[in-house]
Amino acid sequence: MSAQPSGSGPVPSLDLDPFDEAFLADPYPHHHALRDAGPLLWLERLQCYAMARYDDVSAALRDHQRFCSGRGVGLTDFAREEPWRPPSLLLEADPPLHDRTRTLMNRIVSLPALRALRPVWAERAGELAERLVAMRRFDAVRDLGEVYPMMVFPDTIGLRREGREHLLTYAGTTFNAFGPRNAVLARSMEQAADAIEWVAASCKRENLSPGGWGMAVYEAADRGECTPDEAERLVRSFLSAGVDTTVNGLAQMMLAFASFPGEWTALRHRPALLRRVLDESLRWDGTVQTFFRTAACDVPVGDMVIPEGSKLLLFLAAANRDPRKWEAPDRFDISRQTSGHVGFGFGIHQCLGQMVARMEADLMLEALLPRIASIRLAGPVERRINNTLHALASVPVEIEPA
Ligand code: OVM
Repeated sequence: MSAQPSGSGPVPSLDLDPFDEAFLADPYPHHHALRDAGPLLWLERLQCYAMARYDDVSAALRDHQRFCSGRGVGLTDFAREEPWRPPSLLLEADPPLHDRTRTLMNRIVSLPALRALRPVWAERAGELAERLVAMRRFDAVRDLGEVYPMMVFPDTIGLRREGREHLLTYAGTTFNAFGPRNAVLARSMEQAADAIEWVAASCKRENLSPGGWGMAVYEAADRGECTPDEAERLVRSFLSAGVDTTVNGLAQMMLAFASFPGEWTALRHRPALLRRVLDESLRWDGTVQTFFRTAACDVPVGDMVIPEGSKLLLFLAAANRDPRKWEAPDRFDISRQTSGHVGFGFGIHQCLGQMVARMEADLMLEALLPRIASIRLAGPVERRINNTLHALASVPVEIEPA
């Protein structure tokens, strides 16, 4: 059963399931044990390898040749089992295919494109901030996280209006599908049929409006940069990765301030720190907690070996709180140097939408900062259990207007 070859040093074996619901609800206490057990672990329950220390996780993310993505970045090995949907041409692809699709998408999600969107997105952020401040008490998930991205992102892609609520359901399922086939995934799949159908139809050219990023992918296909079938699947990446991530990223950022109220005061004194806030929030508690890779050959780690074809689970969120790398890692500290955090991943697959996420976060903060003197938690935080996302269902906050 153990895939460990003879002749290599023993890999510490752990009998814990990082996808059971107690672990998913509060992963951080378990991360200590994972990091302390060694640079490389064997997870008996999942029959896969794992890394949780910063140096090892970031090195594995950088090493896309030996730790490939083309066999899937979930537990399912696409070389042995059929994926639940055709693989992503970005996330679940290796060079040279990945580099071609990534270059195409980078040209669409470009700095000039973002600069053009900024005024409209800023106006929307201002409107929402105005409403939230008037409410005094609001839910940072339902009233902010789930609202702002939906005010700006679907229009940017050029999606039809009808059915946009399916986006969150679809993304939730996509992120659940990276884990094992557990009850969390089964529940999510059970209610996702309509969302899956809506997303498939929404990726078709005839359902995308001119001027949006979705249509821009088809225009790249017209120029021969990809096939029309590839265009459809690349649009699907926007819909898979662009919503649930920012919804939870924004809510988590508000939770960070509500948990460390002194940081809001610090930001009001030094608004120049604003541009670091989302990154520190993602370091402190990442939206995407884990991704897998597959060993493309036998890979030595110290005196141990990961055999070719093994799955390797990378605990991004554990790496981001590794005390070997970060000082006082459990503290949300907006004056901290966050460069090197792996909340957006690292290496060639590093988040394509990170500038979109930062712009959403920065504009929301710019709108809230002058209007709010302080933020505090006003009730219990509720999590939404997901195999990959540290997602939120409710973050009740009360603010004091400035
Ligand atoms: C994709 C995709 C889906 C989920 C997440 C993601 C974090 C990408 O379809 O390309 O990146």
